[in-house]
Amino acid sequence: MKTIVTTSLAAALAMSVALPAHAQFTDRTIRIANGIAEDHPVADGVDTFTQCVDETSGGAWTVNAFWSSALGDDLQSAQSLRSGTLEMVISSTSPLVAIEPALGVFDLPFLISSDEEADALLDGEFGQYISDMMPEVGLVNLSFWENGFRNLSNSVRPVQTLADFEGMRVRVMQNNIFLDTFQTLGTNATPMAFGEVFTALETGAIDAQENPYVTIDTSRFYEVQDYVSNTRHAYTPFMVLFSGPIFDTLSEQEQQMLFDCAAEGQTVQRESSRALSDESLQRIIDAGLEVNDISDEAMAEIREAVAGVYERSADSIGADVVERAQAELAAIRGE
Ligand code: TK8
Repeated sequence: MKTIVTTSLAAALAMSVALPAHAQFTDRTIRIANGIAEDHPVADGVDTFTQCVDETSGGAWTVNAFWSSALGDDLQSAQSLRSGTLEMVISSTSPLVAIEPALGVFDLPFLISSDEEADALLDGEFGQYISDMMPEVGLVNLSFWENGFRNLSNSVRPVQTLADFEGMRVRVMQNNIFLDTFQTLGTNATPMAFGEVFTALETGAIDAQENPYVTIDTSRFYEVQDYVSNTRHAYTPFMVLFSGPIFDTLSEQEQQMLFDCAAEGQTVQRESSRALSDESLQRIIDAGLEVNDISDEAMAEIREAVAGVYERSADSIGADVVERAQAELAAIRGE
């Protein structure tokens, strides 16, 4: 008996050495859930990821992306990943605070102030620290992609000062930090899944929402909004998440392929996101929206108003997590 096992093992080993590289990849189809529309820059990252996976696996792996919440919203999809019934989601961190509270750090108002800071923070030690938390909740973060700086759009009036926020019915992402920020600004804030936002704006159930220009553009929010303010009140990243339980069944080569291909996708996706941002703003203007800048003075007032959110959310996010992000950002800024 022992001899047979040994012999077949030796044969298997010999075979795996003799076979071409893609033999280390088992035939598999992976689905990627997405809330945003197919013409969002995430699609450019997904195309690169898909091609990379196809080439690396020698055609053994197929990637199918689903857009506009077709497989459910961010939180539902992430839960499916945790239970191993869905392979991937490209999700905003914000709705996932319900799964990993530390992710709320990215929702803190005005934490990150430039693309360079975002990249350095997410691709550096802090990003790794956050990614290292995810396997414990059944998720593997393959990479941070860009969602971007968020700007407020609405159908009521130009928002240019703190007072202009008053009473506005704003959709916020589903967590307490965003809720606190927008309540503190004086709005009537409602947490809502992304997939419901267009209809809620269209029917007038809400007046306002906040997202980067590329999302206001590609999700056609400009059709149902009249004003957009350059608030840049938060930079929220996308996480390219893979199902923990499924990840654990993959070969080492397959796991490595996922990280490598998500990193290739990241470069393309961020470039595309930044290139499209100005184009998107132009399309928003062409659609007839009024773009409102906020003076330095008004911005200082807005920042001061929401400063207390940091302290109020420290317990839920984890004071150490917030401190760590702030320390790393200070180092990035050379402070
Ligand atoms: C898309 C969301 C979206 C996010 C939001 O699923 O919910 O407003 O900015 O990009 O992740």
